[in-house]
Amino acid sequence: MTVTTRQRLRAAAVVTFVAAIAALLSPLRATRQVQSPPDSPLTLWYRQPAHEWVEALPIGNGRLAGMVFGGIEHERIQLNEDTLWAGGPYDPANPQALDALPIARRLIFAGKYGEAHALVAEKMLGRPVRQMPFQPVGDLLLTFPAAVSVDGYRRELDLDTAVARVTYGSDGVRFVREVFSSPVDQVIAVRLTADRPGRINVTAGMSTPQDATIATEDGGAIVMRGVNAESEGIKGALRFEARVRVVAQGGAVSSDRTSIAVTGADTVTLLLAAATSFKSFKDVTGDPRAVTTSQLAAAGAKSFDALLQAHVAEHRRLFRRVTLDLGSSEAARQPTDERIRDFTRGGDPQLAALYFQFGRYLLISSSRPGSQPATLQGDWNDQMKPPWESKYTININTEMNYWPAESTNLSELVEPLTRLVLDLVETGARTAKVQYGARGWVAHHNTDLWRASAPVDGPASGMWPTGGAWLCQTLWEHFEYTRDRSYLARIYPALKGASEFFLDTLVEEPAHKWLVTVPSASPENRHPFNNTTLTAGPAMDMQILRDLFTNTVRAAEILSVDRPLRDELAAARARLAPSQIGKAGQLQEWLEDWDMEAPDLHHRHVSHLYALYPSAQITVRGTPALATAARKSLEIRGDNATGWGLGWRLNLWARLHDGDHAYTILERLLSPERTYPNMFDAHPPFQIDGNFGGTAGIAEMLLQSHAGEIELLPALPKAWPTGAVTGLRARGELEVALSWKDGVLISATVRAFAGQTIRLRHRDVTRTVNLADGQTYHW
Ligand code: FUC
Repeated sequence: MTVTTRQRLRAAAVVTFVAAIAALLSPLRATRQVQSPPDSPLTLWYRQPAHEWVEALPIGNGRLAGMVFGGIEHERIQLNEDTLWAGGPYDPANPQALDALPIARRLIFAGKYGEAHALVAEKMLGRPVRQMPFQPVGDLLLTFPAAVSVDGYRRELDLDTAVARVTYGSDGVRFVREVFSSPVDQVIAVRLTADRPGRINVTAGMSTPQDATIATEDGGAIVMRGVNAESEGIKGALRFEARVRVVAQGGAVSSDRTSIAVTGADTVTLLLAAATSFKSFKDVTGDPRAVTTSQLAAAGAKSFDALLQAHVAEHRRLFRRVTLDLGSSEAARQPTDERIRDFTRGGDPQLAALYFQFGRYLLISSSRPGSQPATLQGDWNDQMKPPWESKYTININTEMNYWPAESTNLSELVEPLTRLVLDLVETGARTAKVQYGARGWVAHHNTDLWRASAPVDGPASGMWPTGGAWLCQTLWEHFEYTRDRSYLARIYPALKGASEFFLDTLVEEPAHKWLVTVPSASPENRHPFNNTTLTAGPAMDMQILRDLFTNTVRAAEILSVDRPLRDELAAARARLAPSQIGKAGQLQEWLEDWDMEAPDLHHRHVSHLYALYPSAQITVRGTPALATAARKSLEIRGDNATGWGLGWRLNLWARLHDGDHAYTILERLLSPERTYPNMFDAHPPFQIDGNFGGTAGIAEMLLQSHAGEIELLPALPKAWPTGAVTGLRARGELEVALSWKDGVLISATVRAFAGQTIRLRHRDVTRTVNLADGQTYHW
């Protein structure tokens, strides 16, 4: 069929007409004057408001977070405060577990996995059997007059300033809305401006799914006051308050019972503070009213510009430590949602750099000294019953959250996780004693605000005692990068206590007399028998314990303590079940060579590859046979996985020095199936670990420092022929900048903050260099 020019013109005219009508009917969608991209390339931007939560833009100061929707007539800023979780202090340890423990072990060694599973379900899980959810505060809602027409709408998040902004024109006036959450002043600040005086009309209110009241106070503030929710029979023990102040320049302010209205103003500023009575996992006697009123009084005494300036300066102190240039193209001018849609077509390397910096932005915004650690959703959750309670899953997810912290120069953001582990030393000691009759402390596959440490959810995922030990490795990495002895002294009780727990609970397995964990599992992956995961001595446990014992011994040496313990740990370490290569040439996931018979060959977890990444027990040059086996296992698992599953695979391929394979994984991660329009990672559903795994993986492609040498461009893909990076960190207080062209290293500078001898490598060339304090070496 041929189409005539006239038919085509007529069709085009109809389309234009329909678009014009749609524009008139729906000011929300109309963008008569198309917006150009923002000036800063480190900006996420869109031509339309967010229709769904995963399109809204995240802001946060580590503790107080918001999701900004950017609607024209209705702005919604969905709010979180990182201590507003359900429940109160509780102890889930189950006393029945102790007597069941030897029976479970016997059943597992006898191959009666189904019976062991039933016994664990009945006697060994925590009470309650689920942990507490992280929950939202509610919403700050702004209502604006109906807009007859709208042009030049743009919604954006500038990663370099950590400010979300909405701009549009309506009835000849240009409006600007700016929102940020200040780490300095501990408030969310919103400013509404227009390019003509007296044109701002807005009504501010709040809403919440919590058990709370909302009322105006003294005409100038809206106050939400409530108590947190009960969950799983654990009563809510927290009180919370959110308080908003509205200040107008020009115009008139009035209030009713629950909202504040401003008419005819030149500028309107809103300041929001929120707090709960949470002081620690065992103390909920805080005074949220005192906190919010004093925060608002202090912030209110400053001008918006002063608040903004302090906020931007503090954000940039961290954010600007690293720059990454992978090249740019015309594609970088497109809105972010369109770029994600098109990324796999190629030709948009800057999107990978934006994704990398977005991960750093998210860590800065959700984990700062003094805050809670980043949850499964960072600090952003709009649901009372979020997926997996939006808590801390410590069989991969929480650790992955912190993978980029050291390498991308955000070392101090590990502080909240350090405190969480030190809390677990306390709560986990009770679980160790009650459920295992053991010294030290233990945490299983999950924890929450209250630092619960018993096995939960069900035997298949919950009966895994190695979560705390893995967390210790994250803290150890902080020491590796900073060489901070006082930090080592601070975390030593965690390392020691975790080690003691395993000294008391490792069991000799009958066949080889190796020491193994039991009951345990290779996280969440069912082996071939009885539809369960329960087993003895899965490879991952052995690898984690090798790291734990090694690190504890080294720490004790550095701190000159616990001589006998060091010997005991070295002896136990030598008796742990070794890494084994199975009949498919793979790295064995279990003590027996079951891998190829397991029901899900493509399982999302790649637990037995912990030794390759994040650990460095397996390296391409140091242990080539095991590295080949790990590669085989990775190939068998395949490239398809959840968001975080891809994040892990990306780092593993980088460690195998296969930059092009790593890049194909990044393409999967940065596709609409695994990245929402607002760049949040899609498990699916939203889970932030994939963002952090992705950021760490990009760093790992450019620089590695785990094998006793600093390797430059170890996994550079063909897709990034030319680029530059500054500010990456290597283990041992080192900072590295690199540039490359046409796939060839052009320059590298390595700065040592403390004097030392380092070994540098680029491909087959190595150099050993002595550096004094503060000295920089140029490659
Ligand atoms: C682990 C994973 C799931 C999910 C959950 C939060 O249990 O196996 O995929 O990420 O954590």
